[in-house]
Amino acid sequence: MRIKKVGLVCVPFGLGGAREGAELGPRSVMNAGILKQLESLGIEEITVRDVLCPQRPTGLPSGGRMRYEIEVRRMSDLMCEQVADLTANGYMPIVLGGDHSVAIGSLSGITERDGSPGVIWIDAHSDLNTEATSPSGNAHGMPLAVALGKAQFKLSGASGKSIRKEKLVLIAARDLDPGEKELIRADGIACFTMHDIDRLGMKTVMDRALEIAGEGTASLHVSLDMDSLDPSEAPGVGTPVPGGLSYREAHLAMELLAESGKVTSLDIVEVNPTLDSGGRTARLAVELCASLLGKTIL
Ligand code: 4U7
Ligand code: MN
Ligand code: MN
Ligand code: MN
Repeated sequence: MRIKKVGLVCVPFGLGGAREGAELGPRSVMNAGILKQLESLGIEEITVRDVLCPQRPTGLPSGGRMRYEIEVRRMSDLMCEQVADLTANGYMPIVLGGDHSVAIGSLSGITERDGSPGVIWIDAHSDLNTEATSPSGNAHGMPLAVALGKAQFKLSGASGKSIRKEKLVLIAARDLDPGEKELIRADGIACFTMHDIDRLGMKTVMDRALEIAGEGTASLHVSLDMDSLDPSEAPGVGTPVPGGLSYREAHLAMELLAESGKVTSLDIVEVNPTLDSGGRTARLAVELCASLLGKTIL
């Protein structure tokens, strides 16, 4: 499958994480040249959509056990519409976050159109906390619990369809909370930890991931949290965790996804330029996006 039409969805939202700055992510990835990169890959049509995200309210965060719940819902509703519309019009949505709570909107926008997408979640974390299990109350640790229908949080407009746990694969996990571990085990969610990547190698891991999430599904969503990479490669993220993917492992993962021809939508999230070193993480995000869209070395 050659990708011809891409819809870049810029989501400058940072209220889902603990540290300010993720809301500047889309701008930094644009500045790192993502448009030029897409053009040079021969994408014929590129449309850019800016999601008008709610600002940080003055005073205490809204919401109960999910911090800034009102703002997260507003942003998710807007995104859901944009992503559903792009998909309906034949564009591959590429969402530029923002913290990872933006994936609530991507996944609901996709499931609105297509009941059960496969999902490959590349992240140091599993983002499976519910309001009840979250140690922080931060929404960026909850998008998969929301998408699986396990959280209290609901969007206002969407029909509330969920992704299927059988079609979800976690890759690069190395920092899981007790409630998340329990859920992964109880629900049998496929999880390739850094330990598995060390032992099996990225090629085998991706082959298996594509078998699980990429077969028997009409669409395949990839959610790339830049903290999946080792902090030595991607320092500009809100929750860095040592022992992550190497530069080549991350590229190989993207290249194998491109070869599969199955990916229909992508998030690139958690780029925080205020914590970055000279735009390095944003540039790496652009490179990885290019690899996922078919850029090869030779
Ligand atoms: B990210 C955490 F407790 N699990 O829920 C939480 F360790 O989108 C971190 O993957 C979540 O970057 C990280 O707050 C969210 C914490
Ligand atoms: Mn994440
Ligand atoms: Mn993460
Ligand atoms: Mn953590």
